[in-house]
Amino acid sequence: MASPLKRKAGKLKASSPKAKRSKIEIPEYHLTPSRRDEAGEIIWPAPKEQIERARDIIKECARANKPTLILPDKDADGLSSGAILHHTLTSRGLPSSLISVYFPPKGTTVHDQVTRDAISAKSPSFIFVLDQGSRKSGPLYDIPHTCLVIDHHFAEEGGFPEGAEYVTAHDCPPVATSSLLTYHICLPLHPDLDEKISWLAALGTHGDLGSTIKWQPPFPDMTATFKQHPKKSINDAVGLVNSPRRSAAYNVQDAWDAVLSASSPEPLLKNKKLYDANWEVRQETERCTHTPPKFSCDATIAVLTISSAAQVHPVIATRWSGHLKSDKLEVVMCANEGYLPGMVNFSCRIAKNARAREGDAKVDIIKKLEGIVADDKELRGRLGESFARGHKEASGGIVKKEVWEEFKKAMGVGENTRKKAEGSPKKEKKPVQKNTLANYFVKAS
Ligand SMILES: [Mn+2]
Repeated sequence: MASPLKRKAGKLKASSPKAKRSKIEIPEYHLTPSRRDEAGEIIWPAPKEQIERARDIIKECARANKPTLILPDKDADGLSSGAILHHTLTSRGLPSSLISVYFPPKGTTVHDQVTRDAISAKSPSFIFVLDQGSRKSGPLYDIPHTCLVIDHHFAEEGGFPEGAEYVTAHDCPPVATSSLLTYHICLPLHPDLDEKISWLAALGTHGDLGSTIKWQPPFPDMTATFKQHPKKSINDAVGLVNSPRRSAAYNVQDAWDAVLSASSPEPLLKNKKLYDANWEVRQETERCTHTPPKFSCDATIAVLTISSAAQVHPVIATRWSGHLKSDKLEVVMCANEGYLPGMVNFSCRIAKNARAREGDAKVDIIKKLEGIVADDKELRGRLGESFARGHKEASGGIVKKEVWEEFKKAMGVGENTRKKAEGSPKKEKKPVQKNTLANYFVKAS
């Protein structure tokens, strides 16, 4: 799979002898072949020059004693990456009073005007953009400053804010997470850091790659870390840390405060705010998951319509994609009419039975969505830039409610004669606690 990283680690094991279908074996994540330099040495987790340059910028920032702004992504990987950098800067003497952190409000990204305004208000000399996905854009801030992007998402040529320097793991398989890359960069910068940041690298990495990732070369040896902090507590902490950004209130700051102040996973497991957000998201998932699917006129798309202020649509699309069984079905779509006022946020996943298709039959969700409106340029225009975003295996988007209704008509939803789905998703114990391949990709949908 040539996806831009976020995929679940580990192989698909045949769960029983009769499970012929699960013979497709995906190699262990850490065994993905690496790039090598001219001397034959593995290039990992990012090109050496980029790593060295990143270290120089971090050292320079700690020395400069100037206002510093960190923009970490809202999930376990982004927050861990941010906390690792924060600990590194303070260990090297930058007062924490000079460091601020900013999270774009619900439904917006670091590239939106609201973030630019927030940056200007803080007048930073140094800006760190962590795990945000890369996009070509103008400078994040018009006043001279130093900007470092640390990331692992796919970036098009020159796909970074103007004037920013960057270190990316994306082109050095097995692609490291942002937290692991940040850890690798920062670890040598202070002798006390190991204790403070190793468990954070594990937290973020399990957040993005799943808990089955093997910590084998080129991944660092984390035996000592897991001896001190059992995998179970790290994995439970991932679910909790990821909950505020999925809850209706979108209190990402709560998750950040918890992660930054914790010296181990333990305090996270006892944090009431995280626990409450986790509870809310689970309840919402359960409440919304029983919605009956409707099908497109050609029966290749199932649409589940829900209304929730919580970001449960990716989880629900993922659940149903594993349970709806029909040979024709290709895409399962969950449309959330209640996430942002006047908008529909939707997530799509490939139906389980269609996942093993190869060659021309392989399902590409973005192509599929674009194909529906290929002959209607006018409607495509109104669906906007946030339609069919993400990746071919897990796409989604945000569109205006009225336009969404037209799109549903274009799919022929409800014109099909089928009345009911063949199955309804079974209850899972912890539906919202993990990022997996299926719910990973779509950042803002
Ligand atoms: Mn990440």
